[in-house]
Amino acid sequence: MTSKVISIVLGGGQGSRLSPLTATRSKPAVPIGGKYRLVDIPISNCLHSGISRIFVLTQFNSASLNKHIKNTYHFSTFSTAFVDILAAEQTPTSGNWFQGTADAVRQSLHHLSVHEFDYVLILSGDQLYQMDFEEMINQHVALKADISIASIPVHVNDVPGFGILKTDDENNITSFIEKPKSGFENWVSEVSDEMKAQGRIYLASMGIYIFNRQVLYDLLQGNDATDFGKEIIPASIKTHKVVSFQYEGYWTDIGTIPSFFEANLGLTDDIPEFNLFGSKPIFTRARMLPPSKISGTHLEKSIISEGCIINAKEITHSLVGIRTRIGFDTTIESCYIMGEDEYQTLTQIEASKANGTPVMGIGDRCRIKNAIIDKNCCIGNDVIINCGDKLADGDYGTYAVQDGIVVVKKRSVIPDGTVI
Ligand code: ADQ
Ligand code: ADP
Repeated sequence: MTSKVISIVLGGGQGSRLSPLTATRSKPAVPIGGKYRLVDIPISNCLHSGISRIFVLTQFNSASLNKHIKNTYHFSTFSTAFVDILAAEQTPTSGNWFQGTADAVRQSLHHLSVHEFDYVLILSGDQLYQMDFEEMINQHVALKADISIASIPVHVNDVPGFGILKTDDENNITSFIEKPKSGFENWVSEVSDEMKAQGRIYLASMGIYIFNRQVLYDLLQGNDATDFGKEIIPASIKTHKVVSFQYEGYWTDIGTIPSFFEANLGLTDDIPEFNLFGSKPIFTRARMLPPSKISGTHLEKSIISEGCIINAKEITHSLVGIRTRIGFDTTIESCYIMGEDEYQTLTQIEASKANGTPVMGIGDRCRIKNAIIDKNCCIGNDVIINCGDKLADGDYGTYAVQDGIVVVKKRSVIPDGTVI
């Protein structure tokens, strides 16, 4: 059945929830897990589910996303598989950016039309989960649904952040409100004992939809609805057979700095909820990097990616991305260091040292805590980041602070002795 599916990954709107990580790259290209990109998560889930025709819709088509897709997802000449990026083609001032999720899909329909398919699977680009879409498609077909929505039990405190739904005994969705503040209190759903024990008794939309081909065209054409959650879905439950596909595995939104930070550091848990070590790997670009070289470092609950050169004193509860270089006597605690795009040569390093500018990576005797260090930063010696009182939220030029997390921006140079 999955051969009849085309998948669309919603790669992000004009929103700046992941700013400043999205200042110079599109959201699907944001690095995650030390060596992956956000877009690798939905694409890997699709490929493991047998869905290999994938469009990624993005608000701007950064060269970096193109390069990543081109270098990663290679298919046989004899297969119909592809991963194609579709970017909003106009400028912000012309008003023709994707106006929302439904508008993004509407503007992309003409690219789909040339393919043969019966179903469209619509996915968000900012979620961390491993899900077999084949099960969802089988249920969709078995129940003769027009639309299926993947749903997950959530706690009452989380209800305002999601589309909340209510089903009948046959999984048909009978009510749906997008991000309700009230009016949902009686919508308690049938969930497992495990979910009940966690107080997760309301069913939230995961923003993962299957549409029958013609239903999608009918719902999007001839109107100017911009959003699935706010407009298309609430309206369609009155006119179509819309069913819920209930899922109770690990799934989390990584669309904000705090949730992105937490999900990344969560990978360092003894048994992480998101398993990188399973039989269904997350695909990403194969970079042929050397193994990491580590000396004199006490490592605790940390993940070190390939190609690193580390002499730090201590790294705790942290995720260290590809090609990261960390100097002597430095301590790192609860950080996500994204890594570097290339190595500096020894000559470049000597030249930097001679003129007193920091080299790429993290210098000697630094103390860094609760921070995301974006790619290609040059952090000098004796730099202290976030080791004092809680910092106020804001944008401070080379870095920004959100919910107590310091985000050092891509390619920032932080001079020797700086205290943040
Ligand atoms: P949200 O995630 O808040 O809620 P939305 O902001 O519409 O909804 O984003 C959905 C996905 O589409 C995200 O991955 C986002 O980056 C992307 N996106 C948004 N605008 C886009 C645009 N113009 N072009 C391309 N991509 C765009 C949705 C549902 C809720 C559901 C939650 C689950 O509306 O009902 O509960 O997802 O997370
Ligand atoms: P990011 O991971 O931050 O999205 P990119 O994917 O853009 O970054 O970087 C990956 C590759 O592209 C690296 O080889 C890097 O050197 C190169 N690159 C990125 N930005 C630039 C730039 N402005 N000028 C030259 N090369 C760049």
